[in-house]
Amino acid sequence: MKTMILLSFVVAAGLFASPHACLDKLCAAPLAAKQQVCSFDPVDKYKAVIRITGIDCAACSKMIQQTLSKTKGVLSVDLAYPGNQAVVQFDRHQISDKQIVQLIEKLGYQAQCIQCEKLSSKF
Ligand SMILES: [Cu+2]
Repeated sequence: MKTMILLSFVVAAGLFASPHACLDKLCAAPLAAKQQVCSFDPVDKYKAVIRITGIDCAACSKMIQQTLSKTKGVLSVDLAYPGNQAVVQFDRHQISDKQIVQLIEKLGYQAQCIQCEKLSSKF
């Protein structure tokens, strides 16, 4: 019984998830089958270069890096100290460069996206 409740919860959660989640259920299916179900890329990979003002020690840098890394949709964060530019790769289905900038600003730094480009998709 417990399993049934858990199972229906998982199914319901799947139904309410974003339309992009539909491919997750088919991850073991062949590529052709996936493309029949969904016309969009499962990962819409982008790279943003974000200039950050206010990093004055290695701890700042590390905190920003860790916070971004833990954020849903962020695929990788490259931010070394000393340095004021973060290179962030992200899935545009889940997060935007604007949202990443806002997140850094929420941490108490000034941030500006100076470059944003689409990278080739997973397939
Ligand atoms: Cu600091």
